Amino acid sequence: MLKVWGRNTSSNVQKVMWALGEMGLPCERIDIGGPFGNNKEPAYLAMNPNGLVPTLEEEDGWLLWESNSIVRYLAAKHGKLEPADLRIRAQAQKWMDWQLSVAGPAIFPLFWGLIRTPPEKRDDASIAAGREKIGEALKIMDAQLGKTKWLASDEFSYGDIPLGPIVHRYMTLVPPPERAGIKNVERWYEAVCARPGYKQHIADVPVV
Ligand SMILES: N[C@@H](CCC(=O)N[C@@H](CS)C(=O)NCC(=O)O)C(=O)O
Repeated sequence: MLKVWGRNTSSNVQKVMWALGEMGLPCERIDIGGPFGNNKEPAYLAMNPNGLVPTLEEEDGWLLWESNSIVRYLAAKHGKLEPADLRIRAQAQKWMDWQLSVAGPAIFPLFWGLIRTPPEKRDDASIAAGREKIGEALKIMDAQLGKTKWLASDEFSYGDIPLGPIVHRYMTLVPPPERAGIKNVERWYEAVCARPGYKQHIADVPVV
């Protein structure tokens, strides 16, 4: 059976688990990283020299790290979630890259400031700036979702997967009155919450 190394609270592990859920592929997930540790031990570093999660391990021991690459690999291998049209596929991959380069860094100060920092050490100015930054980034996603049902086209694809954990964190950390100009993202969030794989691996997992 496929193995996914990584704790279920990691946003990058969640992407892979959601993609596996969408494709109906069974896997064994092994807790590592965060409170479970062991990700800087030689045995894990031999699999993933970054000491980060997730790592995918196939039945014959073949390994792959980088969550978005894992999602693309599994999709291509199983012929699911990957748009057949080259231009739509490129749009899907663009949103995956955008999550890594823009949306991920944008939500980091808000998430880290509110969730991973003890209240007495919180920097309120940095948290407020972070809220503004991810709010602005989500307006870019919102503009696309005003034109197409899903990010790459009107069909769900792997282009939607990496934004899943980020939008869930935003919706959890920012109450509705403080959200502005993201009605289409809210519609998208409601739609992904109705998908069993998203519910199991992202929406129902505590943001910690
Ligand atoms: N670009 C990498 C980033 C991986 C990453 O930063 N993982 C975090 C969790 S989201 C991690 O391993 N942190 C250390 C830990 O969990 O102990 C990917 O997408 O797989």
